[in-house]
Amino acid sequence: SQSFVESPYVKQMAKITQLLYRHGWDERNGGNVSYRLTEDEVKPYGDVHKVLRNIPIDFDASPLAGTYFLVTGTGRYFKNIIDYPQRDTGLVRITPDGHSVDLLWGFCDGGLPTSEFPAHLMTHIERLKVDNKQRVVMHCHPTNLIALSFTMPLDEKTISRILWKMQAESIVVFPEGIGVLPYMTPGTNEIGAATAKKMAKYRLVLWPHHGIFASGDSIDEEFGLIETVEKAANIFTTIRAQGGRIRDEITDENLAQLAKRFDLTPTPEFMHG
Ligand code: 2HA
Ligand code: ZN
Repeated sequence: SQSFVESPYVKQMAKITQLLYRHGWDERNGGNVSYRLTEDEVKPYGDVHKVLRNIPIDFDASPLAGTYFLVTGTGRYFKNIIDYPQRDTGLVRITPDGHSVDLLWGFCDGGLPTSEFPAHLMTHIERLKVDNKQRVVMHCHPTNLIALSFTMPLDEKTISRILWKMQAESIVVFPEGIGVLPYMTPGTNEIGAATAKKMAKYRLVLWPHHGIFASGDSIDEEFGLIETVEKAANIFTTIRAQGGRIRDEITDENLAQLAKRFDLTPTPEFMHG
């Protein structure tokens, strides 16, 4: 039978982490991705049926018991995953009691899942309640978006409207807007719980002075969400570098026309200043 390293899941993971790195959004060990897989998807591979190690997690992931995740490793560099997928990513299955995971493949030098694994799993749990096709959680450090979190008020309406008005495509791609947390310590259950709570309404959550968390049905969709947000933030930066004076803009009426044309249901209170 085929080896899991040859699976489309590992290949997609290696390709996307390399792309994220090349964008400059994942310096050093920045960023993490988790990809939910089904038993049917994992079954055909011969080398994923033995438990290699059991790894404790310190919160209750029992709503995901039996679920498989391909996940990036803590401390691992996105730039290297393409060359060392079996070292820098791992396939885990949540145990029945939800307090540990069984490692089935990968992390071959003793590695562990990302430090943001609690935030990932809590996000999967929350998103699966509103979208049974939920698959991927992606975290990275997009430069212009992070910069914007230093200069703009950290409220969801303000940030969502800035991003919506920087290009016509934004509201089409994320009509619900973007969730915004206060600054919080990374790698904690607290930031995980706060992120997951926002995910009930949003697929994108800004972590001020740090990065973004995104959820969705595929690697492509996730990456597309993040690219679109960062492109908008990049235009914002560029406008300010050109002197900051806006002579013409996407108006509230233009936003309403976009919503009509693309049959969107944007968050209503973000549609007017
Ligand atoms: O994985 O980006 O937020 C390293 C990080 C933590
Ligand atoms: Zn981070």
